[in-house]
Amino acid sequence: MCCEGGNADRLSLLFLILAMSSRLLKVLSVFLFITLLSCQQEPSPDAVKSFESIIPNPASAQMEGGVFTLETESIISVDPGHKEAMAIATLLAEKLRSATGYEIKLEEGNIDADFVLAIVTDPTLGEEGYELKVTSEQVTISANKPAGLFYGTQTLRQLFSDKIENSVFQQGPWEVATGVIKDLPSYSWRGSMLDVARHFFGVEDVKKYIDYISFYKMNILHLHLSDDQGWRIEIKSWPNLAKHGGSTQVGGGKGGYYTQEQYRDIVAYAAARYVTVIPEIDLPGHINSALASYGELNGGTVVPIEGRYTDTSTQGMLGERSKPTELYTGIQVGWSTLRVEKEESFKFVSDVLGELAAITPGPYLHIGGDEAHVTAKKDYITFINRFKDIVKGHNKMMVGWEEIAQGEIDSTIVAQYWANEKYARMAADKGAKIIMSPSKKVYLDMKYDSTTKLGLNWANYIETDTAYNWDPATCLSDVDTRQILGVEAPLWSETVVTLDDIEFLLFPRITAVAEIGWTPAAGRNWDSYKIRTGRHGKRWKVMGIDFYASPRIPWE
Ligand code: TNX
Repeated sequence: MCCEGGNADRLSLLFLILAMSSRLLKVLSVFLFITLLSCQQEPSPDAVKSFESIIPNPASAQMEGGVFTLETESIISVDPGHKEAMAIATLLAEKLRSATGYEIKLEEGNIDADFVLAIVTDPTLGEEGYELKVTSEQVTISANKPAGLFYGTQTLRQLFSDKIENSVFQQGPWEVATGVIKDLPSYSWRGSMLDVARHFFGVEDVKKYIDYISFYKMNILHLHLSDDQGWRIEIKSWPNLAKHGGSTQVGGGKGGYYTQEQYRDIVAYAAARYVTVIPEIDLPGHINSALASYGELNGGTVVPIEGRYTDTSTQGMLGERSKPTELYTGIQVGWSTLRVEKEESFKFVSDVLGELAAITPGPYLHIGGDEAHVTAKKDYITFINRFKDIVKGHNKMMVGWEEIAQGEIDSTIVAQYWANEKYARMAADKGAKIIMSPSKKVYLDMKYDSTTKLGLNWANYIETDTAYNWDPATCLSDVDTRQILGVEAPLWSETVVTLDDIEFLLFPRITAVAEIGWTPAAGRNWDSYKIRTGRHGKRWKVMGIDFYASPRIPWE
């Protein structure tokens, strides 16, 4: 039996009953009181809704009808001496403190604390899974690895009312519905790419991006660090790349670049949120910002620009021998290339990837490889094969867009499917691992529909249901599902200038991709997703996110 009302109500009821004289009534009253005490308080409708609106949809979630209430002296405890768990607890405490104004203490080894984060051994939870148990007394998050603890805390955030996202004080109460959630991801690669080359985004914007994706349990941030329009990472042995190559952007703005120190800061911020940074230097095409910075990379032969890539603004930009090209601020693709016959090209690539490897703790380097339309096919193959050796030489694994399938690739290589099924299947046939980024489904730079202002539309119009309704396991036929690492949603930035623009194109599609990467197909359902998303809209407003109010979502 359950009932509403606090302890004060129960006590007054008891006094009333005791005031009555009959013995029988007294016996009855004691029985009634015991029953009342064993009753739990019911969760508020808000807490129930939160429990039912988690994104990505958890593998299993059972609500139990009671309520846990956060108090000003609530304590979060972790295993003694566990630094990573303490760092996660610290992030959780910071999140809970701002809106509640509560103190929230951190302790070690206090098994009676209000929140306990515990590393356990539970083979059913895998590397990233967690169990979140909420009783009226205590919240326990257990996981095999810290990543799981972190994801448990992100789910817990969602269980509180959206007011918890406030950075200024809000009135409580701060309730969570009781229950048990047992959850783990279906794919290990749940990523998003941010193009910081076409338009540059500073460290604070990138940190926001990491906040957004990690809140929805995505674990990969692919940074597109170079393109025709801009070079965005300091390379100490080739300083002009960032200094000159980073000095502009699409439309002619002032551009910018990350110093290696700033890049390390981004990487560390991401790592604390269990996000691995994958840096991309786009090669051998999309390379004008380097060709404009170092004349010695230019000269030699190139095949002419043709087809849809013909554009007068790029003509005469193919690079005279040993002369730097002009910086470029347009949005054409596929017209620049490194020269295979110049050994400088490979010294350049090795120096750049070497410096990048040294400041990238993650196991991967992305070498681009897309749209090299003015690189002769045989040269392209030579490039990919040599890049593979260079990346290996720097003790990293190579990732590249699907076109790299033309090179001698194997099971140590990761190919990113974006448009051409033939290349993606060729990569899979050669044993490579595959990341699914189908441009018709998850290109976040595509417009939602013909009326939305931002974005391009060459691949598709991508409304929220289009971004949601597809399956990485079946989007490429004849590929062994064991080779599929997961999903990644790229945000190219030709039309994206501000953080508001980023938010508009990300939400509500990024959460669709997050759910596709995390939740097994059986747990994915558009009708459920759209209702849960409709509720997250309120949370996004509190978070200051300028999302697209898609007409396909029933916003609350
Ligand atoms: C294609 S997808 C590109 C990018 C553009 C994007 C615009 C891919 C590997 N290359 O260079 O920015 O289209 O949507």
